[in-house]
Amino acid sequence: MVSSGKARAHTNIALIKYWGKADEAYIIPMNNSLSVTLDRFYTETKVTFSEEYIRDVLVLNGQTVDDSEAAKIRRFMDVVRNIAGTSMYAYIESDNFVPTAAGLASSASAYAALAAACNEALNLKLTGKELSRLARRGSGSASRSIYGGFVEWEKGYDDATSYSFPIDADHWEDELAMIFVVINNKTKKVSSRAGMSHTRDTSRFYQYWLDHVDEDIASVKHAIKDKDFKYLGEVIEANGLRMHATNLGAQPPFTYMVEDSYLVMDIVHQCREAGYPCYFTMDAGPNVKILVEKKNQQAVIDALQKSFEDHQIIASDITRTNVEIIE
Ligand code: 2P0
Repeated sequence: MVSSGKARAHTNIALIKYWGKADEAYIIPMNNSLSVTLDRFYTETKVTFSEEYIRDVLVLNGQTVDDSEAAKIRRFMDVVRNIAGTSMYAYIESDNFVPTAAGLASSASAYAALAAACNEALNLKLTGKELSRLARRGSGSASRSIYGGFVEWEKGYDDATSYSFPIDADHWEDELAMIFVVINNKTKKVSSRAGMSHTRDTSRFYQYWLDHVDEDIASVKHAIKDKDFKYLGEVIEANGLRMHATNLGAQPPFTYMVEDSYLVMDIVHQCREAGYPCYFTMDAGPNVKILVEKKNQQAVIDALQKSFEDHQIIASDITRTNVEIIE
């Protein structure tokens, strides 16, 4: 028996960050998070199960890979096999649609697409909630990439209660965009998995972070309901900076910010002063993402172009499309 499925999932950027796990094995987070799903960056994954295969094979952008990422995917496939009650191995072909060399490939879209492709191939008939739970087992942020638009990941307390759901924004997403400023990183990369674990375990500021996430989530939901961009921006910018502050409070401390990250923050401030509201957020790397209303997108790009090259500036719409089966 051979069975296959192919799915497309878009990546997401957290406005309220996921930073720290309560359970490393099941990927249960310490706090709720909230994201937007991006139109421009996505993963398409085809998975084929067969009794003839003797191991899982991963082909990423046309190249067979057998590294630590492949090992992580094999562990995820064990979770899938366990749910499906099958012993079949899989041939996984995955293509990332991100601008070349931008370093924006994301485990969020990867595991959301893989979960949906497995659901199709094995006819598991998982609901959105169950798909989000499954994607979460590969990578926490993947639980949010099951849905388009604004998405909240409810932290829950175990495998059954930790999943994401969409937040109705009355199509406000269509008026918003995110601009990525791709910054070259010369410092050694701390993976988000290692960074959040170290911070959770050692940061003097971590409890403060936890104590204020819920109010940030509530504020963002108010901002969405009122379509209040300024309020949304102020809350998300502060939340992102607070996440990065927890890293500075870790022992030993570390940071993802580099000189050019601060330069982008400066430009964002200047744009605001010039009457173009926009707000930044950063993840586990030096790149800066700027949330802006589409009507002001070009003005912000113009400002960035004075300091950065065209290929470093990538704008994306926010998509309301959920993960989808494409074959
Ligand atoms: C987020 N990040 O909410 C946060 C903010 C990075 C900074 O989720 O260990 O790849 O696989 O669950 O999801 C990136 O971490 O980590 C991330 P795992 P993941 O988007």
